[in-house]
Amino acid sequence: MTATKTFAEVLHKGFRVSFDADRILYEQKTEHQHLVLFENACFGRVLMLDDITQVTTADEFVYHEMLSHVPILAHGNARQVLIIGGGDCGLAEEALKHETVERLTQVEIDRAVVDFAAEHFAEMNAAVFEDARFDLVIADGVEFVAASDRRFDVILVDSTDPVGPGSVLFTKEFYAGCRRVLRPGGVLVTQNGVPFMQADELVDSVGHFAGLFADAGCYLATVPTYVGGQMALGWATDDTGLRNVSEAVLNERFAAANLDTSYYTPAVHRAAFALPRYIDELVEKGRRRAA
Ligand code: AG3
Repeated sequence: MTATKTFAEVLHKGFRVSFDADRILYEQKTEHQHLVLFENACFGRVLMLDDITQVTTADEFVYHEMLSHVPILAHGNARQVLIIGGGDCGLAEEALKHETVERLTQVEIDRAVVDFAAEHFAEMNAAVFEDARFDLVIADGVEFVAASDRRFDVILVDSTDPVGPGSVLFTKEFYAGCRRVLRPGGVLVTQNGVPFMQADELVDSVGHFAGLFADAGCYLATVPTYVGGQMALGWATDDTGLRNVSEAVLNERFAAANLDTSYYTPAVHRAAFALPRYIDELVEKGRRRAA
């Protein structure tokens, strides 16, 4: 009998999740990271980078919808959107569903991931490569936000976790760069880990946000493959009303945008800002740190 090959996610101390790979579709050591793609009975196609789950065809909708529609619909007039990271282009696809977006610039460091995803994740990103509004820049996100002349209404940071190459996307310098390229009234949203497992990551990011923006916090989404509880999506803006757009207004914007979603609804959007007490305390701890 041949043993099923398994891939374990090694991210959290003392806890690992392993996937059975029914078929290994691809394995490559790129210039920046180790990439593996396999098929799993529960999650469909699974992409791991450096032994950490990045995206699966079965649950990508949760993360991509919540990372894009919440800030774009809260803002209400997002014309220039910036994505940092997001090499699989699933987030770009979701953001480009908003016809009000005039240009979507994506700054990704690893071209190999984009090429790979175009080939293997067409069902979640094919539309992107045919969209004239999509502007792909292969560059370092930290350098881009430090130097660009462009300005954006919404910035979405679709990073890996703060281990290895992704860790620079959790620094105060990077967030200050994001602030530099945000238009007044703009909003920055970040992948901020699973607070139950990665508490420090949330405290640190919120601490940095609070030193730079009038509103610093997070909202939540439950992503099955990012195990250990809800995932925090960092929220930083000078417009303190943005986190509290009424359901009536969101309903109007959502209807006008004509989105076909599987997780996002205006009611979920509002509820996502309600934090369980242990997460609220982490946010408060971050805010106090900046005070
Ligand atoms: N970026 C978020 C990865 C978070 C991984 N963390 C984890 N497995 N707990 C995913 C890229 C999707 N476009």
